[in-house]
Amino acid sequence: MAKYLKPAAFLGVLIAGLVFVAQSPASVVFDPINRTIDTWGDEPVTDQDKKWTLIDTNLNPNTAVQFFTTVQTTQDVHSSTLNFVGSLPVGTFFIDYSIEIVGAPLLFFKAVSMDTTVPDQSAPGVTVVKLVDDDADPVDDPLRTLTSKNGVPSGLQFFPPLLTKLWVHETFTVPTDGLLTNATNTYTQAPIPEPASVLLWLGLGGTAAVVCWWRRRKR
Ligand SMILES: [Ca+2]
Repeated sequence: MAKYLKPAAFLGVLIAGLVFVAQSPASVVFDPINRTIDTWGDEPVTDQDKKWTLIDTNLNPNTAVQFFTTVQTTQDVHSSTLNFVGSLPVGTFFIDYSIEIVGAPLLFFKAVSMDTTVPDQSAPGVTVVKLVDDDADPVDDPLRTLTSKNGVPSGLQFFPPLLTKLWVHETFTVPTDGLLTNATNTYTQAPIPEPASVLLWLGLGGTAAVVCWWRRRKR
């Protein structure tokens, strides 16, 4: 029996360990924070390590807003839910806000998704479009665009690394006889570098070093 693990075996054990850690189901769900558009506008909301700042909107000031956080082992899931009391009236509405990671220096945004609630009896054409950017003008050249139509979720979109603040512009379009009762934004964050990324970088770095050495040797 070998007294020590060969490098390949060691790497295997390391990867197995990391996969095990990544799959640990431990999570903590925090109490939601409830506001209205009006009270959110008065003061930014800090929910765990997220600061949500309302910039501008034409939504009814009484529209309910809820913030909540679920922290998993290696990935925090932070959501804001816009609860429209009853349903939004017919028309087009917008909201501008920023979301920032505060007090957590080694965490960065990883991905964003959006979902909406459109009751069955709604007329078709209820559309929510979300523009997300890394500068204060999300309408101009946004980093990511998500669309939820007739209540179908937008799907998940990933961010480039190292972002700690995002600016968001959302538009809600409610046609005649359309019903939109709820919109949920979900942001996940992750430490960079993640264990899997480190392994990838080590692998790429190692390959690059070998290639350099081989080229030099051939000269
Ligand atoms: Ca922009």
